[in-house]
Amino acid sequence: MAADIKKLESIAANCRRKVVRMVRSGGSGHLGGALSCLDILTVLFFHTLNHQPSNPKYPDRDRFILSAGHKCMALYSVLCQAGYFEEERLDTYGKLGTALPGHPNMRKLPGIEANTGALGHGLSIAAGMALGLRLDGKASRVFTVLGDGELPEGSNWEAIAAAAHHKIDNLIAFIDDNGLQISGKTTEIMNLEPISDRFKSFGWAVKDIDGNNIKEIVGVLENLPFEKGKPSVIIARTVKAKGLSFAEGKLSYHYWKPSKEELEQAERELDEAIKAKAV
Ligand SMILES: Cc1ncc(C[n+]2csc(CCOP(=O)(O)OP(=O)(O)O)c2C)c(N)n1
Ligand SMILES: [Mg+2]
Repeated sequence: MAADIKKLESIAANCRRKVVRMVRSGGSGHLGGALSCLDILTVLFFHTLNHQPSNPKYPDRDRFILSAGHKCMALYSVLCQAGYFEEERLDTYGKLGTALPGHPNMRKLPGIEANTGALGHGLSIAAGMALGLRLDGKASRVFTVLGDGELPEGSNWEAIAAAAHHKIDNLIAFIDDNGLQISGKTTEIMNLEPISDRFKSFGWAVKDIDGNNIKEIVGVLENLPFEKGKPSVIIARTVKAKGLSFAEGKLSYHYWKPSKEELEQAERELDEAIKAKAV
């Protein structure tokens, strides 16, 4: 499918604004990781995935699992933008009884395929789902996004080994490599560099991209799997809190509890970005 890059950039700008709308509702949220992976989720939901927002359980759909569940505002924003639920629901984010809690819940919101938030489980779930779909004779693929700070969880490495062993080539993982986790630089807390070589040595096919460049994300997803018989992983170099000038690349915006002034500044800035990216 030919991609309209400008259109996708415009959608991403609208989705970033929705993230801040949710922060206004809940009073706080995991801003940094939501904004770093948002361009990836935009391309997946508006270009790559075979899915039907009006029929979320469509059996032949591709699946998406947000392993790093704390980035859920990114997922809620693209699901909303795609029509899985109405915009007003964004204003319930973080409130008692909401379908949009601080980590995604598949029993509450259409489009969520798995409950995540305890880091280190999404890849195992995605690999099992992909294998199951293959055994059922389906052409569906399973996509997942992990954080770079999530990667040291030991369960990931069991899944990485098993996915290669079972040749699960309908599994595609992104590492949202923003270089930071909750309390510092990922390389200082648990250095797994070079991540690409580790995946290769386990038997995965690997590509490296700029994960905030829509054109590059589209390009890397054009031909899947990267190699027949191997799971695919994309090491996506991203910027934490991408799109908000005062927050980009700063650890203190991992979890954001904005002042009134800062929230208004963010809203103004993202409203401007929507206008600048309009097509
Ligand atoms: C098992 C587990 N341990 C700890 C946490 C707390 N936690 C939430 S976010 C986070 C950092 C994750 O870093 P990364 O995956 O790089 O995400 P990002 O930088 O995008 O926020 C941690 C440790 C958790 N959610 N689950
Ligand atoms: Mg990170």
